[in-house]
Amino acid sequence: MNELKTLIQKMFRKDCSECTNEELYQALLTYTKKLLSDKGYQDGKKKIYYISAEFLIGKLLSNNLINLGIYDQVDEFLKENGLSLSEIEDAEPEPSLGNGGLGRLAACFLDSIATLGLPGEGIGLNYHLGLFKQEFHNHLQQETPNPWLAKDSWLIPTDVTYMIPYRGFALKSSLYNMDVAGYHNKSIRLHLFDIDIADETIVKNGIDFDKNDILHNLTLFLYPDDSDDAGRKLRIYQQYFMVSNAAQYILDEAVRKGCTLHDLADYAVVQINDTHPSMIIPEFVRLLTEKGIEFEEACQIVTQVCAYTNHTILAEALEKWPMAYLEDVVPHLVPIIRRLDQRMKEKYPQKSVAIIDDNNLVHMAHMDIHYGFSINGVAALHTDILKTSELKDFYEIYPEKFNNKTNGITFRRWLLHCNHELTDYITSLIGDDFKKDGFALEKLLEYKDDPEVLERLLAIKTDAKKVCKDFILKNTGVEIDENSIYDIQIKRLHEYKRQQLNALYIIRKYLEIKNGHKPSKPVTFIFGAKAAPAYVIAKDIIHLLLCLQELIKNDPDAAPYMKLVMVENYNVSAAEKLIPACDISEQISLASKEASGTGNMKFMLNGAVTLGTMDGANVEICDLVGKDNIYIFGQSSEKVIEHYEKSDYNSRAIYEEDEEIRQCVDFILSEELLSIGQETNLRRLHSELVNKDWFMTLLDFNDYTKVKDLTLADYEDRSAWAKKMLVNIAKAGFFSSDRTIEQYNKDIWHLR
Ligand code: 26Q
Repeated sequence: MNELKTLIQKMFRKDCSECTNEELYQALLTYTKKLLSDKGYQDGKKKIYYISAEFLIGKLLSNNLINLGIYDQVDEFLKENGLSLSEIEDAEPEPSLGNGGLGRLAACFLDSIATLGLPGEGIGLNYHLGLFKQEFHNHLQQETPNPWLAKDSWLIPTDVTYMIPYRGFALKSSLYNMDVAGYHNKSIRLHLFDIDIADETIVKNGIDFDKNDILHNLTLFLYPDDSDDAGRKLRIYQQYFMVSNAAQYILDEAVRKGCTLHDLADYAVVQINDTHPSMIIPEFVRLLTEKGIEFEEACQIVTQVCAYTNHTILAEALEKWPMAYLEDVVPHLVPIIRRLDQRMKEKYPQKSVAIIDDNNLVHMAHMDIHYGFSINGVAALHTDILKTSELKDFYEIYPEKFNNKTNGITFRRWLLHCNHELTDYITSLIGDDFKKDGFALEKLLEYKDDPEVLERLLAIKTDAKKVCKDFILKNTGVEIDENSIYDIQIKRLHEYKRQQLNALYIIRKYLEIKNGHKPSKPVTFIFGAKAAPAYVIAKDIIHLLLCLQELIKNDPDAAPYMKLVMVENYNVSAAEKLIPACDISEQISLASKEASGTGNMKFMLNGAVTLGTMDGANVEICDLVGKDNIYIFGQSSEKVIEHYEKSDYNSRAIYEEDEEIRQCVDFILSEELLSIGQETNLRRLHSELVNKDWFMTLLDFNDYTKVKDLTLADYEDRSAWAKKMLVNIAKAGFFSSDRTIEQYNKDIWHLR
């Protein structure tokens, strides 16, 4: 640590004990960046380029120290000087370059690609303000900018630039790199493209800015969702900027290594992360044909290079761009897309597989499937639904292209970094193979009847609950009780994820208490979620939760038995505090709608027990841990899909026939809540539930209630519960992203 000491002296001309946390962070940043680049980079003839509009990397300092293998040394050195790494970490701004699951998955994948020593790179955009920051005012979400680019950051400027052509003008790009350390392995790079003239001062009033001022706004924000019409064109400008840079970069690199372009597939494989980077297909064709390759051969080359991952079956999230928008933004791609479409229509005339439909919408996913060699879903059930329902007609044409790759999470961040105490204890029991080989966690099963081990697991959980309590106090001002049950639902706010179902349960519990039925153990219901700014109902659900929080807090009958806290500005750092502390992991989507979920895996790994529907990766969790170690409720995905096919779901009928449900739903419009919240929002949400309820909240309410009551009751038997915790941890190995990446490599990428 002498080097670090000298560096601090040199940078600030004082001893480390006299430095501020900001200064110490700067020093550690400089020190770590140097170590990362000194390790050298993974290389090879053929590379995987993981292209994604989002890389939700989170804070990097601790994670990099862990992967470099020097966390303990640095921690020790700081402690010796009376300093704390976790306080220094508070000085690190969190880059919010992703919305949620898809972006965080991309970040986990980079960690695993590097750890497995595969030659690979990520390619994306350097959003200056990332995803908006969430604030609560008057029980409503407000959005403000989230600047993270301090003078010194993890970014490394390069002199790589490209010209990106648009209708009527071209933009010059600049490339920034970020090193991603493999765990005890070399680094790989994340490439983030930017423009030099992006101007943060055009942002006014929250996150408003001139959407047409492309020269200054292109890389300012990560587009927060699919449900906002304004800015859709800006989204196309961004996407094209990303893929044109990526395609030029990939071709340059391949040519430098001796590629003739005819053999591009020997040098590059491109994983298209959802449809956001799909324009790379016509862009490759454009560049290849410009370099003298015949159109037909260019199509074949692209089809050998590109692979596509689907992350959703929600119709509204499957990108379909109006041809007129593309004409406006990237007219040079339009004739290529038309030709790609025509070529397929000649072979497959059925309308359901057309790239350009009768309304002149370009279906990006359809282009990916026709012109990619692989399409994968992200959990077994999700891939099955793609094959048998959503993309059935494609599956009939290309059965060999379809494959499943169940998502995973990196254990380095989601165990080693976020839960040191549990990591150390597991290591003391079974050694540290699990850090690189998740399946080694199964060795824990040996201890499933060992009272001492079970006791210790419970004690570690309580410690994590105390840390979480401090975090929540700081974040929300609410003091929670570490002896209560922590029931946590953290994920994007979306109707299909059904935070509203959880809210209705809380209402029911509240009314029960008011009627004199006191629960035997207090429960803390914790939420964290951002809603897309234009997603009205999602924001109404946040409003309901915040009103309930206030109501319960101020009610002396209820407060001793239940608490609700909604964490403000939920992000990766918050997740790192909440996940280790969780007892009950809420995974309650409408079956068939959640492609996979990855929070479910993080909770399981940290010893929480899942309460969920048979959806996404919950199905695989259930298979692994067995019915005794998970709480499942709700209609099956088959039944749900049938309801949609027959259009026979009627929430009003349920509301009218079921007295208890009606009481809970009507409580949204109770005097108590109306006196706290806004009538417009509460009324709109009530009406949505009664008259529409597209995501069938009421369908599963009774079963949810029954199973959640049972879960809370089972918690009382501490040793039986601890055993469930242990089994969940022991069986989480399958969900290591190292396993996922090995499968991508074996089945799709074929590197080394
Ligand atoms: C689309 C069009 C225009 C603008 C934005 C978008 C858009 C942006 C983000 C569409 C989708 C997203 C994000 C999707 C996402 O995070 N999906 C999640 O992916 C996870 C990783 O595979 C899964 O675990 C989750 O189930 C899935 O919801």
